[in-house]
Amino acid sequence: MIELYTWTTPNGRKISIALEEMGLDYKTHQIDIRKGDQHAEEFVKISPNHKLPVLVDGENVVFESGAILLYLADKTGKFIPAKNTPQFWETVSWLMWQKAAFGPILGQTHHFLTYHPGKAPFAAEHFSNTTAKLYEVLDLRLSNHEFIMDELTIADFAIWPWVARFDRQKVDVSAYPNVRRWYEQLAKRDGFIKGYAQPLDVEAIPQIGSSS
Ligand SMILES: N[C@@H](CCC(=O)N[C@@H](CS)C(=O)NCC(=O)O)C(=O)O
Repeated sequence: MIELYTWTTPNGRKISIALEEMGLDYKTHQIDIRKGDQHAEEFVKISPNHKLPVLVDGENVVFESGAILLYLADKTGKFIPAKNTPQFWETVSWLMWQKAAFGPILGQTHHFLTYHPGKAPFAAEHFSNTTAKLYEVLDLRLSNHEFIMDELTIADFAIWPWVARFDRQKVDVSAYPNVRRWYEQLAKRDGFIKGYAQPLDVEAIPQIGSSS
């Protein structure tokens, strides 16, 4: 049985959404980052960077959410185009875009705009502006693709949970109509609803307000 070490955060939810969409059985272990579980000696043995998520599948121990999504796509052959096609590499490119930008930058935006508002105005402005540019990139991509690719892929699983934190980014997703259409479409899927509620059902999927 696959074991997922996770918490109610975007990087954790990427993986539970993927597992649900792929129809795989799995068991979750809660890594409560508010209590410091990520620093526990036993956990650091499988997560050298002290972060969730980590997936254990028999002898395979995989950390870093992008590596885990690629592992699961390889294991099931689902939600990834055929290997070494242009579509495969395009999917991997968008996955890496999320891992390098639409995650690290948005995380800083949460930090400066929501967790420590007013403490560092330059940083708040910088990360807020950079976040807006990334949303523009995403909106343009979704203006001519139903999903990140023409079919649902692991790139959608990686990006969507970060959009779900729009309140912490102070982003009005209505200003990005293609992102809004895609976000709301995926929010209705069983796999996203069940995956979002792991490892604890703490809140419903956030709804975007009607203002534009
Ligand atoms: N690059 C990592 C980032 C993982 C990450 O930042 N995880 C957060 C939760 S979303 C965490 O474990 N934070 C605990 C900490 O930083 O102490 C990945 O994609 O897996």
